[in-house]
Amino acid sequence: MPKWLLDLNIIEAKNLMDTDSGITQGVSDPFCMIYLDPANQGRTEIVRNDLNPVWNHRSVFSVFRKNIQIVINVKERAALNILRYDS
Ligand SMILES: [Ca+2]
Repeated sequence: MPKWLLDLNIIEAKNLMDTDSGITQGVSDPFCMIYLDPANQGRTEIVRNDLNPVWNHRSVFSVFRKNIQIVINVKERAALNILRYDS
């Protein structure tokens, strides 16, 4: 049984850098990767063509120890395609 539950809400980001390379692709399609440890990850939905995305994404994680580190990386949709090729 988990010792604690971490209730994490990722609301929004503002003024993201545009990393979308294609002229017809609009601007970046951002999402967040959430890392607690290698076995405890999550991600938000992708918001298309928006540098001020609103995710309102809620995740509940089981936590088994104190002093965990939470890393949230904002990525472009293209990075997700690379991740899928790797898996
Ligand atoms: Ca785009």
